[in-house]
Amino acid sequence: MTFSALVEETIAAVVTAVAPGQGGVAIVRISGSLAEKVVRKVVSVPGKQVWASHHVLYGYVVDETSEERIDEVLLVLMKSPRSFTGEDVVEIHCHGGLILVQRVLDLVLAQPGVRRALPGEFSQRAVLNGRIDLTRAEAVNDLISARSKRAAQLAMAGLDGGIEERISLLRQRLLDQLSELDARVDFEDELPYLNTSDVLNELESVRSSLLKLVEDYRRSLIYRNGLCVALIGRPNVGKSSLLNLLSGRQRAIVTDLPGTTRDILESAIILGDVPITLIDTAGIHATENSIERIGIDRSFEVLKGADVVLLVFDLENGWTKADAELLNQIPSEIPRLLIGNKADLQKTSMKKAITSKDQEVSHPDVCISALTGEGEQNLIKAVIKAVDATEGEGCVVALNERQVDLALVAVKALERVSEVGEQKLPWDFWTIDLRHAIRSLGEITGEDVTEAVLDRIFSRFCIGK
Ligand SMILES: Nc1nc2c(ncn2[C@@H]2O[C@H](COP(=O)(O)OP(=O)(O)OP(=O)(O)O)[C@@H](O)[C@H]2O)c(=O)[nH]1
Ligand SMILES: [Mg+2]
Repeated sequence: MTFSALVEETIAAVVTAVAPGQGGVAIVRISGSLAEKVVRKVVSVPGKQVWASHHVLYGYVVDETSEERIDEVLLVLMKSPRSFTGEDVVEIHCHGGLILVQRVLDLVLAQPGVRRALPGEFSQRAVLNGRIDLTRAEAVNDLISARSKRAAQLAMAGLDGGIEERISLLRQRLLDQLSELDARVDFEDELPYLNTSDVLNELESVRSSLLKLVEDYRRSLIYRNGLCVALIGRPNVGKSSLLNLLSGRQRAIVTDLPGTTRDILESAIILGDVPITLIDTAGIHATENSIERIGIDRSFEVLKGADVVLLVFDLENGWTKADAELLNQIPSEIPRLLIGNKADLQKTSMKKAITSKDQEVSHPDVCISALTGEGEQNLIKAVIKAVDATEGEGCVVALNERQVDLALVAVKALERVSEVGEQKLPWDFWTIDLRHAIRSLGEITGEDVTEAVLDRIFSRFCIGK
């Protein structure tokens, strides 16, 4: 289907999250030239309310055939071009939940000339109609899926135009250089002398700005994707109790019997702005029990995939040889913290932890009591420090993966221009790679992008975005 065929159609979808029994309000959005006509058919608006743009109307969704009143709703009409998509948009604010909003949407979709919106289609239309650039549309998506406050702040910076402005500026600087070079290709003799080192310095400066953005992206990943933190230790040291403490709820079963946890248990939490998947595992020790054995094998799998390992040991018993053996099994590249638990039971905890009966020596990084909560803040600080999460604090904007890939293509192309420059090749050799770099930056903002690429980007969005 061609793009022009697509925009002629009016589209509709539920734009709020849909969950059974949840959400006081749900919104059906209709966008396209038929939006108002369709809604007038589906919603009965009593009294003398005016269908004016950017006003709220009140009415009932009525099933034409049965004359059944389906819901009591509010309508917001936004006439083109002052809407999210730039087209005529009407939003029907229905009551929440699952069934009702689907019935309203079905009635809308039953009207001639309307079809269900494709994933990301509202955003795609917003970009195609020039309401927002591509980086802002992607930022909306990032904002919605942000898992931490910091990730949301970074996405908001993108929505404010932080990425578009930076990339457009760099692209413009490259365009300025390109026009100088292009002019020399045709009219070298008629133009003033062009200092190649000035050109190369300018290209190098753009290249290093791009690399800085790539670096910031890497540092911001932790806030967006989060971390996988595994609780590992011998049976009964209090791993499940720690998971419960940090999750703020009784997620895992805790008993005084060693070998309580048999399976892997995950809990999604936020620690110091970082989204964390905390994983409780089966206590590791030698056992004949086949079920426990499977659990322990799984503990080792989790251990290998973790971003941080919290090796928990029991301060009451002190650091033992078995704890030391376990410590040795943690792959050296994974950051680990030694967590001495049950601090409440052991008043001389530090001393005893340092020298245990097995004469193994180790210092706990954090002493904690999963029972009383003592030491919890220290544990959080230590985890954040272990993964260098604080280094992402200085990021002002953060590109996404697609944008970073393109920035790196531009970086490589600029490196090739430098090589060509150093070899003192003719101007037209310079311009090939420079154009390539400019095109890549244009693809970030959407200024230089094909329909097929846009389709691919937006198909990764959800329906209703
Ligand atoms: N006094 C005290 N008891 C604790 C503390 N943490 C855990 N316990 C107790 O220690 C016992 C074992 O706790 P769990 O959390 O089930 O230990 P676990 O490491 O998950 O054990 P497995 O699942 O068997 O590997 C329970 O009786 C807990 O109540 C603590 O900080 N202080
Ligand atoms: Mg357990």
